[in-house]
Amino acid sequence: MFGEQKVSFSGVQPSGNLTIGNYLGAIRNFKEYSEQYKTFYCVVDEHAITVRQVPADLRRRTYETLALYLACGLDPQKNTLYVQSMVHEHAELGWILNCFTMFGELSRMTQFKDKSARHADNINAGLFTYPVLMAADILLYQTDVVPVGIDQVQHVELCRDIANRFNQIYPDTFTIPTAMLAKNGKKIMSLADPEKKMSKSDENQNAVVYILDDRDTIIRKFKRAVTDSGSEIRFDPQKPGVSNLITIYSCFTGKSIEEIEREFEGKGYGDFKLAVGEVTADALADVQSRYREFLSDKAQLEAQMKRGAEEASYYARRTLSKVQKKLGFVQIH
Ligand code: AQP
Repeated sequence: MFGEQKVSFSGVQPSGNLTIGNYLGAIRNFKEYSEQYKTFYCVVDEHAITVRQVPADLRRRTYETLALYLACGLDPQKNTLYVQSMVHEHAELGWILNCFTMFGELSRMTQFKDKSARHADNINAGLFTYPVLMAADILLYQTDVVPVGIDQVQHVELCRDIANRFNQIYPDTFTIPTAMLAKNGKKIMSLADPEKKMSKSDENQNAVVYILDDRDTIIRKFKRAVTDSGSEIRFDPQKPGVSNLITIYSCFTGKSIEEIEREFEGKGYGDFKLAVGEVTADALADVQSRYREFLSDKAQLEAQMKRGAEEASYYARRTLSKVQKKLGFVQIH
């Protein structure tokens, strides 16, 4: 909370092409806070380097992610849209918070366990302390709410613990944030393995629908999606493949699960998968065309990056300076 105004903060890593999981679980929900909250939405490039990135790809995806924020309807007049590495306070507060985070806490993070298993040749300290930098991202803006997918809830919980610990020693420093999950779409699963989250870094291209996939590709991927035994279109934990498709259909049409089950009663998986592909492609078409427009104007995107970083820095500086003062760092103005 800054003054009287509540704050919403979230970020997306430019670590790959964004998926409909990133869209439905996070980005699509950012906008609803724009009217009543002070909102900060960040492209978290510093998080992305916890896994090796090709520099040219990281740079390109940083522009692309910002263009997608704009294409998803985030108005830069109402939202502070910026790139994390352009606001140095994130890394500085990250270091300070490292000294208030316990080794045991970080060892329990499931994303660290998953990612270190997937990148066994590069289990770097940054991968381990990633949630501390995320806590700094959030706490710098005195954030009240963090719209995220379910996979990030554990990190927001840790952020709360770090903030409470810091506040106990140095009272009234940080606002305690709350994770906000999408009502529908908080965890979109892989099309190839519905027990696994859909992830932008999945090597199996058929497991993932990207926001920018063309219509034919989207429909083809849904046609190939793994479904379960039987033929009924029914939402059921025993049928994770079909249930995931029902969730996606519901997210893009706004229909309830019961309505969808009724709509497809007596129909087969083939018809249903085609319908999911079509509604997804229809819903993404607008975002895609706006995205192409925003991406084509690089100068405009750079101007936004600069403006966004200046706006964010103003707030970040205030919190960092407060923290430094409380810690006893010498400040000479
Ligand atoms: N499958 C998903 N369903 C719902 N929400 C999701 N999110 C990610 N995947 C799903 C949410 O998207 C936001 C941005 O994610 P991120 O870029 O911070 O990284 P992540 O959570 O690690 O997402 P990925 O796609 O799995 O990236 P990689 O493969 O690079 O690790 C977050 O709010 C996240 O919850």
